[in-house]
Amino acid sequence: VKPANPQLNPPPLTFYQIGTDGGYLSAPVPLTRLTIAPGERMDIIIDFSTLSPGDRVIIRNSANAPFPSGTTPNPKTVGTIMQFTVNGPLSDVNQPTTIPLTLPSTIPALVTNAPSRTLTLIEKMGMLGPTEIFLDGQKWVGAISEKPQVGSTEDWIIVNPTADTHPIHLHLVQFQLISRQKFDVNKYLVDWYGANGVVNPMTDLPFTNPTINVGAPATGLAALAPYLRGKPILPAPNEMGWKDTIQANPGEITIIRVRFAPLDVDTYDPFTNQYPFDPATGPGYVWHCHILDHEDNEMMRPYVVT
Ligand SMILES: [Cu+2]
Repeated sequence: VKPANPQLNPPPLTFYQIGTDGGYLSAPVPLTRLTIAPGERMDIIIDFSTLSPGDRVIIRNSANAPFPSGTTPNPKTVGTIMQFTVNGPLSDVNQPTTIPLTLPSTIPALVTNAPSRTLTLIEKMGMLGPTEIFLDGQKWVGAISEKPQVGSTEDWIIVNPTADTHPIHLHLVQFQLISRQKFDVNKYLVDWYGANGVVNPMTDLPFTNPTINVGAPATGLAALAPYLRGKPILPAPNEMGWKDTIQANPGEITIIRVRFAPLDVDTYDPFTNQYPFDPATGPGYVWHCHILDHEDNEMMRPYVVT
């Protein structure tokens, strides 16, 4: 907030996030800043009634690009997004808005009923930096490897050994964030490359065979136990809702729980098609990073529902 009467350090204005990609949160979350990635949606309420005529509210972008370790945004260009100038009181509204304590959301606790999938985000490095980014080491045209059953609920364990946050987006479905956890990137990459016969990552990517996970015969999170560091980081209050795009941060393993059923079913019926259409027919769906230059550089894969 820039008050009409300038002061040295104007205070940030508290606003309220009420919705995520897939619907309402269970309660408004007060915030003074948020981290939003390409593809994500956040519904927010800004209460201007506490301000005075002439006050200015400026939305700033402080996110380095690439995120999180890239260049600081130029405040004269991409660093400044929008300004509101507060006027006098509204003359044509007689019902002041109040922030409700709770919201009419239906966010069930999801329980898995199918094996998890471990999926590694990997960059192919060239002399001047990354040239392509692959989902699980595979190209778009590679054989389809994600074939969830309609009505199933799966954990997707997204391993991000790259330097950037990738907003991972699934079509057809909404999901919930379970946790994020740091892992030993170097140790994981040595073992994952080894399992997949990679000698030189600059030339031996993408894979031409199906991707092999580390830690066999262990599967899922158990196979990743030797690499996990610290404790799982639980979702922030403003991520505790239905999502279809999730920030997979560098050096973290992000677990999402995906239900291959519509959001608005009264009762979830496992392994039953509850869509008003048959998602097993047609060309199928995709999952991808939502950064444009990534998804256009191989960071997108088809998936089918069976
Ligand atoms: Cu990306």
